[in-house]
Amino acid sequence: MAKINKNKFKQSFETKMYSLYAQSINDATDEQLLNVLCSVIKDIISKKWVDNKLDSQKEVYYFSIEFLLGRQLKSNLLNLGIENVVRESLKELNIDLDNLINAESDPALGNGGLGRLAACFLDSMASLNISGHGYGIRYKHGLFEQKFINGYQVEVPDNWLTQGGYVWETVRPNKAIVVKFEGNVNLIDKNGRLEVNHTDYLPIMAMPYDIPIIGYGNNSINTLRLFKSEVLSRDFGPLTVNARNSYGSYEDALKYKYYAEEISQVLYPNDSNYAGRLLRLKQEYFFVSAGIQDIIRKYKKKKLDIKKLNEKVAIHINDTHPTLCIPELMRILLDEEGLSWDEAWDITINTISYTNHTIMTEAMERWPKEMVKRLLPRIYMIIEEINKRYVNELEERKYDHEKIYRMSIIDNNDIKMANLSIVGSHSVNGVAKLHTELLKKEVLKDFYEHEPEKFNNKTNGIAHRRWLISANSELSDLITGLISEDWKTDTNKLKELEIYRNNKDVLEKIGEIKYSNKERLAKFIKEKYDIDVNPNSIFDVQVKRLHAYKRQLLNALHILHLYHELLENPNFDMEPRTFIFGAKAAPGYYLAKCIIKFINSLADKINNDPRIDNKIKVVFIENYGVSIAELIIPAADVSEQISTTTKEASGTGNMKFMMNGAITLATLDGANIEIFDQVGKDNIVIFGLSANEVLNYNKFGGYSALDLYNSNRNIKRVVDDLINGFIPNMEKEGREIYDSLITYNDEYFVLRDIENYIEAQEKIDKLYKNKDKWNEMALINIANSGVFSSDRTIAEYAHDIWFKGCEGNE
Ligand code: 73E
Repeated sequence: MAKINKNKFKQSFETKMYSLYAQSINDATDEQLLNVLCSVIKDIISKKWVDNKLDSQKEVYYFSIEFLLGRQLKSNLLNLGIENVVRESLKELNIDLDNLINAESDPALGNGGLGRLAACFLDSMASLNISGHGYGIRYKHGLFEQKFINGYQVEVPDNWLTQGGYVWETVRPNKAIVVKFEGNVNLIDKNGRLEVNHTDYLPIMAMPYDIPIIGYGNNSINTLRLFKSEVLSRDFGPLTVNARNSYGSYEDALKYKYYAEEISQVLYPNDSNYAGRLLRLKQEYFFVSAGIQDIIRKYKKKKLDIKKLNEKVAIHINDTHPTLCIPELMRILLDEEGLSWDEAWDITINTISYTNHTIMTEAMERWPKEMVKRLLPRIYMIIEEINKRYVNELEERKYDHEKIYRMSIIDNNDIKMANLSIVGSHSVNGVAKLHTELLKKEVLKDFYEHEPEKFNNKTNGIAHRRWLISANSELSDLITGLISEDWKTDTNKLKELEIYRNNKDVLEKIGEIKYSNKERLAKFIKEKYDIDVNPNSIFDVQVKRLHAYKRQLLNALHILHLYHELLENPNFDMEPRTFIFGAKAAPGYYLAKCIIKFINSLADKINNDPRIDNKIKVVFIENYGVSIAELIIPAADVSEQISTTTKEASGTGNMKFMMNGAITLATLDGANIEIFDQVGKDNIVIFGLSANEVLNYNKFGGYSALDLYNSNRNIKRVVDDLINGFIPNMEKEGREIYDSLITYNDEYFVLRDIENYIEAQEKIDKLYKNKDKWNEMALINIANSGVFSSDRTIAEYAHDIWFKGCEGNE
């Protein structure tokens, strides 16, 4: 823990204010105060940040095209153990720490679960004393800001860097790296050794911006290095001998500048969807090449033997977006280090490991051969060679042609990135037990049968420090008061809470804390949307990206059903409910946008209908992201995890809700199954088709949405409402949704699961009526959530993948 006292801190704060802004504290804006505070904290950690490089330890590098960090100030103060000193010192200077915490911009450099997972992993690696660093892209614009206008999603560019850069970053021009695009590659035979001559390429500079990642209470500080793309500065003169020499004219210079800067301009806003655009491929190679070159440079500086790279370096690729790590590492080992193919290949495989995050075909990356060949000529050659050798190996095994074609890395048109990732790594993991089983038995069956030893499961986890200790400090303090502080570094200890399951005082306290979190959220909703929500109602929450497979539509249709029940029978017995949504749709995803409009129109109608006596409220919170999640999740009673079974690889929101004492309402999909296993059937509500049922329907057909619609009154009623004007202002959108269900036969089984879902919701209603029982369920959920800390996940990655075979790792 950092050692500071109040006087010293106040003094540093004042001095820093003068040196940065030449003014007194009293005249400063919140942004300036924040800047000063972060700068003082950076001074406190700076020495350790530099000193921390351990030569004896293996270094882990986590490559991800997204890091959804969230605000850092509170979490850094917590991890350094200085929140109280800082809060009190600032108070003496008449500054409210919470104002500064909220003034920080929220770096939204990710779409959803995949990017947030990367951020949780950084937190856990630092906290577990693993020397583990992130490599990614410093997007000028992160995920768009969402606004609703007349219920429609409108996207506004995210501008997180407007305050003159990011408060936590340090730019390191002396560590900039050149990445080469396009050009021509010639192989020249020099006395039997092939020399690679890459000419006429476009050199792009990757400028590193480092963000410190602070471990919890352990003095360990890792680095997230994000690259910004720039034109080559003059300092790099000698490196440009072979570079394209055609930007002599003013126009060409401008073109070059545009080409360079465009690469790190904006995050692609698609979640679980593959766009296949050239710029995306540029982004992928850009950060991969910069990162791999950086690693090799550091490694060589230590004068270590390149042939032993995999003993000191582990490279992990977060899905296939960084898969070019494989041919890029090969390129450096072959062309720059002069190793033989077999030597280089052996090192590459043993260095790289790969996580698959989805089985949905629309998210699987495939890059057109011609595009890769033109943009990355040398990388293409290497991928071709990897493929050639791999296909030979498969032919030697006498596999049939179809199987070989399925497994090949390059087919008639495309490079299949998942295949390349599996072939070029020593470990392939899924992100929850069911997901990994589906990979082995269905999607990647051929590869599993070929090399079963590569495959393993690593169920996702979440940073409990952010999602419980920091976001729900009241609950965290209650837990500490009951079972001591040890759970903060060993979340398995949360299990000790179970002895309080019949303790009325403790259960009541849990209920009170939930209530006060709900009041806090209700206040926010009132201020922001002028909607009155009752903290005594059930807060039923679905927050995640908007995607058909996540089935926000199922939730909305159930609300519509309830509404009808209430209109038909005003005495209909139900606990008052507040349905809360938060979700961004990818800008080009029309159906998802229609569903947003539908929910907003439904909310308008229901919230303003006096006939139902405030029994239902529907709130769609704009611009869902990490910061707002920290307010919403601690206030939830019900956690909606209702994806079509088999489609959600894991989910991580489900874990955050559970840890905060919400009751999960779920299909047996992804990590929901493991939540079920932890809490038992009495502390979770399950509904819907099983994985096998969904798989069988998909394979053999057999479900007709139209038949179901015609034969079921409840279903017909809500589906008809999409197109009969019952809900105003959504004619076009209602028709689109209707067609997806009826005309296109309900790909995600919304109607097939709805009866079952309605029953599950009735069960929730009954359970909530008994408050003691409900609070006991909450306690059981909290007590059994320890296994979902990303500390557990990272310990498993370290033990089974990154440090496997290393000394002291039994
Ligand atoms: O189930 C989630 C999973 O919890 C999965 O959909 C998500 O990854 C989470 C973390 O493991 C995910 N995101 C993407 N693929 N899977 C993805 C694909 C392309 C672009 C952006 C994100």
